[in-house]
Amino acid sequence: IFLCISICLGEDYDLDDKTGLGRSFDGIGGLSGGGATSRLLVNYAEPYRSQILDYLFKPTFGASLQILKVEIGGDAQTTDGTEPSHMHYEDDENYFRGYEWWLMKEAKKRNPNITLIGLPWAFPGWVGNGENWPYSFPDITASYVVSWILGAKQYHDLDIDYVGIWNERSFNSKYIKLLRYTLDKSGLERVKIIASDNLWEPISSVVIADKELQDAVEILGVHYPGTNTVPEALKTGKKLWSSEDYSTFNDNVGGGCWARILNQNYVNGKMTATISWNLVSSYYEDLPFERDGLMTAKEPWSGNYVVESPIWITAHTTQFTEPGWTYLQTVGHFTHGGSYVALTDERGNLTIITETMTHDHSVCIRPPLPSYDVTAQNVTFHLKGTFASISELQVWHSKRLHFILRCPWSFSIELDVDEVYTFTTVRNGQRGSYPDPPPSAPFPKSYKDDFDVSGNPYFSEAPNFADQTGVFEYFTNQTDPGPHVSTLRQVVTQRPVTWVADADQTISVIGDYQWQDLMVSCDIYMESVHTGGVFIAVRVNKGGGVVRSTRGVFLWVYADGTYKVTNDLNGMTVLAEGMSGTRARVWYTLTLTVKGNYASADLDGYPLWKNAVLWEPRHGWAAMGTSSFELAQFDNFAIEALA
Ligand code: 147
Repeated sequence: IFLCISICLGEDYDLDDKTGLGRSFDGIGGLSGGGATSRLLVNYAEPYRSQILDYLFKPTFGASLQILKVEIGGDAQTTDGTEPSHMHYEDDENYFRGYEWWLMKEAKKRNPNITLIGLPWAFPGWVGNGENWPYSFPDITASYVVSWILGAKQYHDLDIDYVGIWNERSFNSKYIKLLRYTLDKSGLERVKIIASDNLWEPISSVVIADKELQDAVEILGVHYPGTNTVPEALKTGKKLWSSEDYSTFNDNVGGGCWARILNQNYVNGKMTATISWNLVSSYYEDLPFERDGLMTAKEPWSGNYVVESPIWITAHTTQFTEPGWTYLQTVGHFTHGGSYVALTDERGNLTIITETMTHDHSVCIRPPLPSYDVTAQNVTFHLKGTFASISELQVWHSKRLHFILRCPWSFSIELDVDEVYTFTTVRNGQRGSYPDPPPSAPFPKSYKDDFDVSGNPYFSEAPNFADQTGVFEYFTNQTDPGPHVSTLRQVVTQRPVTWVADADQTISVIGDYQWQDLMVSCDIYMESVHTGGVFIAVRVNKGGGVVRSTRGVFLWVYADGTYKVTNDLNGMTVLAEGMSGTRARVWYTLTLTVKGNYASADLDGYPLWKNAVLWEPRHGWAAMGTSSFELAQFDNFAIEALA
């Protein structure tokens, strides 16, 4: 593939620093959240969990990520589930919920220099003070966000480097300035603001027109820019980041998308950081945006995970650069398609990355990709300026051939289509590897959880439950000793300031989406005296942003002494209803069995109803939840999948 002698073949490209350098490089990252994208990762057994984290974060091993961005949980649905807030209620503070703290610490353990970013998608209802809007009381919102940053330091010794405004929603100049002011007042001058995690406009024009806002905003962060920027963004003089990008199925086409945008976000759009949504696909595969992560780890019950091509595409840049390196001005497109970038540490090191991705092998989820041609071509790079003295470069190829060039001043290479090369003076690259993980396996057909976690559980949520509206947390009944001391409790009591349309009910799903015939049982305890309502369900067929229209077979009991069987979470289609004698503050055992077209249920072992007839849906997850944003508890959850 490599032709050292054919210097006059093909086109010539200079790599030169004589006339100065380009922009400073800020890194490549992954995004956990927006939402609940790392949910299943935390339940992996060792050594697999650490291996996955190594592939993501360990320097010169795999993706060697330079940035980790996380969601600041807001108790609301944010794509693949909800993430818990550090302040469910106004008088509540707890910095040990969820898994983002843990993830940030695992990332820092491996790479102490990793850049950390926090961004809210949603907020607890009290932040909006009754409105579905976070800017009516901007001081409340600012102090809520700053609490998260202070808590990161105080409880986890994590220094958050950047914070954003409101993911892909409106920004508010007054709020941004107040956030800056609140950060400074809290001793967080070093924490910089990214705005506005949406389109280039209106933030660019508003920043240009408002001097005070200019001072408050450090980074213009844009989403899915299609590698392009706009004149106004350049005019701000700010650093430009693609603060969310990729979101593409992580097969080789996804890898092609990632390779193309990592280079061209700089070449075309002058963006100096690119962050992948998402970091790792660790959510049930039938939730929205299946496998849109740099790798896949969605089977904690089997230990199976897959290191997908975007991991190695990332490595082509990250293993041979560091944030703070500088792009050369001499970057660009090849005559016959594809692109090249080059970066230097200004101390003699040089890293060149080329990509020749064809259109059909590099389409991303969005925006549409105009057609273009790429053909095989010979290119010759001429090393000029301070790079002229480089006499040896390491070569990394996307097919992971590894060989060394000895060709001072210039070198030539035959580039085929759909390839990535790195040519670099950096010598310590590595294709890290571990023995194959266990084979893929379906969710266990027989599953139980009594939620008895002795002492302080490391995670606040029970394994495998994927909250889709509301938040379900481990709970200890301190005042009420008995068989139900350790339970799982739904804790969101007010509709959040939402990012998408959360259901009016709360719901957490679990299990195998292909399950048809099933027996689910659970002990339940309503806490709302007259208005309480709790359900267990099977064949639940939707989650994520469309959770409101979820169908399935739902068995409800209410604190007013009635029960219902409905075909949907909304309760529009009632299959059966009647008296149950249930009330709040009493434990009951619910059992729901569905076989073929028939469903039946028991309350405390006595038949409540039998053989309700249903047609749809044919399969789905098991679930539990409440009829409104209310406190309720669950214990001794058990599933027997029959078919
Ligand atoms: C982004 C969100 O920020 C992420 O949380 C996640 O939902 C991701 C999935 O692709 O998408 O939101 C977008 C949703 C729609 C568009 C752009 C971003 N869109 O249609 O252009």
